[in-house]
Amino acid sequence: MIFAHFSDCHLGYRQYNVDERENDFYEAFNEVVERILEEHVDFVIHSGDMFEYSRPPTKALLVVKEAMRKFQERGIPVYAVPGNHDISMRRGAMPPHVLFKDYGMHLISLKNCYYEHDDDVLIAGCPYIPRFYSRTLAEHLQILARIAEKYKKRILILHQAIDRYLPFDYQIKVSDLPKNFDYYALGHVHLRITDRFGRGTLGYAGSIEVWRVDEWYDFRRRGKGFYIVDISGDEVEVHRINIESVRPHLIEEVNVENMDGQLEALLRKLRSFEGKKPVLHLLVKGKHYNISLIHNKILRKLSNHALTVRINYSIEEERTSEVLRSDNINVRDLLEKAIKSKELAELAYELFCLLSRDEIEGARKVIDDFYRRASL
Ligand SMILES: [Mn+2]
Repeated sequence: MIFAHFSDCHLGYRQYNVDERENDFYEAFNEVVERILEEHVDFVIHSGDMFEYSRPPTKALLVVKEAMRKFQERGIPVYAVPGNHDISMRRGAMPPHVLFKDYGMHLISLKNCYYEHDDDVLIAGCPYIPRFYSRTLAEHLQILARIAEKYKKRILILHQAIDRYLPFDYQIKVSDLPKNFDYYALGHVHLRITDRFGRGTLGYAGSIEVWRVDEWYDFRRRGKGFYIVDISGDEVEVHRINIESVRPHLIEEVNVENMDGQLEALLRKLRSFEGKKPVLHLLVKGKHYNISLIHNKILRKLSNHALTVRINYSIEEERTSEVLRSDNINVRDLLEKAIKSKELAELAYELFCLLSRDEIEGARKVIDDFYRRASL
């Protein structure tokens, strides 16, 4: 028995406010769907963020409807959980997925939290739950773990970041994840990750397009697309299938000194791309330069050869303050240099002394006195 797992499609996202970028996400989605249809799967799993917004553009809804029609024609059911982007936080609000119920989309909600694909296969899950409610999520997972015991093959679908893979912005700890599932179909983390977990395998299928530019590096290593998961044998097998329509990004740095040569080289690079024009991300570095002059120069030279040019400027300041360089900082001098008014600098120094000794009351009194004096 094999199935396809994909995730984080973010349909309707209009990155950089460019028509082509909205279309890129539809194109990637359609390519994923066509490739899945070639694989003769038994069912399809989507682990959340089908849409960028809980009220997506009509085009995004049509694209999903067309895909669902194709799956339904072949008798392929789709199991899906809503991701954080699909859900409006208003009470009683429904994710757009409900529109596709009649096209064979089985939506997983807190109330309707599992399906029997057949007598042996359980597909359970949970819609995205914010970190604030991680207790609720952990309890819900315990219930699902108990339900799972009756089935030979068990699949868990979640749209959550796990601390092990996203240590600074997770909603669930790996220790809260039940260990008795065969495949963990995960979404939310946009990178492609597969790992052994419990008695099975865990997989983040990743996003299908470069939703944020930092995903470019993972794309270069592992591609974007979907997984084909085979649960027939004792060992779960996960195959990464890559799509080709993903638009390239070019991430570069130039220095304002001898910029002409560097722009020339960039132009050659941009021209070497076949197919879709890349998005160019440029960091401009240098000492005191005129941003608008540089900006126009870059656009004149390169903008016809990129879909869009995103420029960040960094200007190196020459360090003038000697106070900052010395090891023992003289706070009084520093404040006098930073605050031009001698009177205010004095006030700031007084407050600094009091507050660094935790004397909040004293500081309040100083402030009150100062402004009483000022208003007189
Ligand atoms: Mn996402």
